[in-house]
Amino acid sequence: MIYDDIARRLQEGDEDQVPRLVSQALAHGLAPEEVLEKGLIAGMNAVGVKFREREVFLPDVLLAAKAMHAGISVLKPKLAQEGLPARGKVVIGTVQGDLHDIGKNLVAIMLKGAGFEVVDLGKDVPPERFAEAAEKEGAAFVGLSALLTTTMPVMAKVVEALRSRGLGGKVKVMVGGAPVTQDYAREIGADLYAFDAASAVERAQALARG
Ligand code: B1M
Repeated sequence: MIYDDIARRLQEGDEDQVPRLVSQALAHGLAPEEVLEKGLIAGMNAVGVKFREREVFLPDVLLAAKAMHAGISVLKPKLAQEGLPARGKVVIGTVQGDLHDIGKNLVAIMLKGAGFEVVDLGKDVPPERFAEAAEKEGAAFVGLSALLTTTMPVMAKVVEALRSRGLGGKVKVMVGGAPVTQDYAREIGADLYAFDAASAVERAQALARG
């Protein structure tokens, strides 16, 4: 099955074969969301398990991440269709101390696809920078991503930074990333939690509808 081939090549860090197979899957009429979930994300999850169990090491993870980027760039135009009505502005980024940006990039692509205007601050973003950008851009909400248990507490600092600018309650905060939970979101005073990119879009749309 082509999904297994994509996942396997991604684990091998094959930057040529992954985008080729993704194109092939799309040419066969497979849904881009399924190619993402069952091919690319499944492969990356397997890399995560092997990394934890010390079957693969950091350079292997980096190669897999490069292959993932190559695959996502083929999917990107399909996930983010143009021409939808504008739904408001979102400032998004990965919090300070955290360099994981693949999930955050996917959330940004899907939000754009759903008609949101996305200001992507990138990775390793300090709390004050989120608050500054939210104010300057007139953002409807700020999206925070964290993949490390050690960087999750930075999310609480962003909530604080927004409050000290008088933006608390006005600019909503959405949090996500593998270690983040609904309970954690509640604990730090974030308004929304999303498990994955698709639910991030659903929650943002519900928020935009009011
Ligand atoms: Co790192 N890493 N990593 N890593 N890495 C994890 C996160 C880890 C779980 C691996 C493991 O041990 N099994 C572990 C964290 C352990 C912990 O904190 N409990 C870990 C570690 C330890 C580290 C280093 C410390 C390793 C070291 O140096 N010894 C180091 C830290 C660097 C730093 O950030 N300061 C490190 C480095 C790296 C690389 C740079 C090599 C690379 C990142 C490359 C990049 O992002 N450009 C990397 C990778 C690739 C991973 C794993 C294997 C995969 C992450 C990923 O991209 N997943 C990861 C293991 C894992 O998560 N399975 C791991 C695919 C992506 C689509 O999923 O990011 O979860 P994800 O995003 C999802 C959802 O979470 C959600 O939607 C996305 C799409 O569905 N989501 C949101 C994400 N953000 C959201 C925001 C939202 C809503 C939903 O609202 C705004």
